Amino acid sequence: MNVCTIGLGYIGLPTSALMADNLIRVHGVDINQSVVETINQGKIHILEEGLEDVVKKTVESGYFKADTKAKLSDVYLVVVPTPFSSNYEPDISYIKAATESIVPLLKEGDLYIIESTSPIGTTEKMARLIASKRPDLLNNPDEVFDPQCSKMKISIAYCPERVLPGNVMYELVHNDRVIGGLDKESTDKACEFYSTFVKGELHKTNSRTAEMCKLTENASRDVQIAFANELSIICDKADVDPWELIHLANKHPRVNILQPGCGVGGHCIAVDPWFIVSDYPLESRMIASAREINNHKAFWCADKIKSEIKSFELKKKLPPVVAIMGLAFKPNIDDLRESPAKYIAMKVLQTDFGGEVLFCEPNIEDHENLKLTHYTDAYNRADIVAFLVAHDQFKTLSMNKEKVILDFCGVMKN
Ligand code: SAJ
Repeated sequence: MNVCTIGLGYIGLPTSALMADNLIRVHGVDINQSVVETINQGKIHILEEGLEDVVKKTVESGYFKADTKAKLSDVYLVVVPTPFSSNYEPDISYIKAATESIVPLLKEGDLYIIESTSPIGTTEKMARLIASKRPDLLNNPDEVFDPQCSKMKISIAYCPERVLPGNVMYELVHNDRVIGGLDKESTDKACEFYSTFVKGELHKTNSRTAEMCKLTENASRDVQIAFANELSIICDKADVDPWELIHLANKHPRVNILQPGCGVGGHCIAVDPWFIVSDYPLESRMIASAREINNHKAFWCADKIKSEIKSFELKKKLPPVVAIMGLAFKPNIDDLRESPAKYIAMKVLQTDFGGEVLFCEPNIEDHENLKLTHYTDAYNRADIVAFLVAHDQFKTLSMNKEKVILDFCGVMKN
């Protein structure tokens, strides 16, 4: 079997390497020439535990090759990004471009799968696109194509990934997967394909349900985190410790509240719920509110820091040194994209006061806009310490009652 993967990013690259490690011949495509060159040298352009070894091994064995152009294959896997515009509309142009690039190569019996996070109905849209450009792939080339009942000579399915960055190599193999074909034959064929390298259970459904399932998983987590974040703001007014409160409430056998933080970041949970909201704005009231609450939490944290700066100045008649602890979007990673901590850091940097702001991110060496300070130095020097991310390193610091500690992520509670 020959597989052509379109997109060699955070998911496409590990998936390609894993398939090649299972003796599937993989032709990986990326528009970025330097990514292609890096991979063909057996190296990687992203950070992911255990990935480089598998890439090196499969490139050397000849099972995995990267290229800027697609090639005739039996299975085509679309794993490209789906960004969203400033008004929160999902942009499926990369999926469309990837599909257009392989349309001329499709032949009877092929399997086309989308893995990219997609708005509901995207797989049907791409089926329409394929049918319009290649009517010869329709069982009945003269009919008006209807993705829900027309039969095609190829199989088309949607299968989202649900791996956690940092644990991708394990989760790609062991997580259950939801597989939704345009028709039963497509679902069965896609399941057969994934069974060659996935050990988790494969759950069959249709493409619309599979698309919505991915969005639902992340929207569900977002709503649950919003509940914790809203509680933490209420607790601040009510003078109740949110960490203790949640710990105690979770002793109830049917309650499981997540942890509040300085907001929700990353490229999935803070993004995917909008894919539901933008298509179903009137119906998605709770999903939209959760997004707003989680975004608001970052504003709230920035305001808290600013008001502590003011109080300090009033009380001590001199400007404070402020330490911003953590810039990543979640604990123990080096990924700063869509990070609420980075947003808060920028807001504090823009605050006009005479003091100094020290930025710490123990998981990166340097940052283009922010001068980094070692976290122990920053902690020792600061008058106000704002913990934004619960990195393990910060847990080694001992509580100092002389300082104003703003622990937005509960790092001092563990
Ligand atoms: N967070 C909290 N409180 C919590 C848990 C998380 O504030 O109790 C925050 C984190 O600090 C971070 C954000 O939420 O800012 C997201 O972190 P995360 O660890 O929950 O998730 P991601 O974005 O790294 O990965 C998610 C996962 N989805 C779910 O857990 C439902 C992963 O399985 C998906 O594959 C991934 O999104 C994706 O690619 O969609």
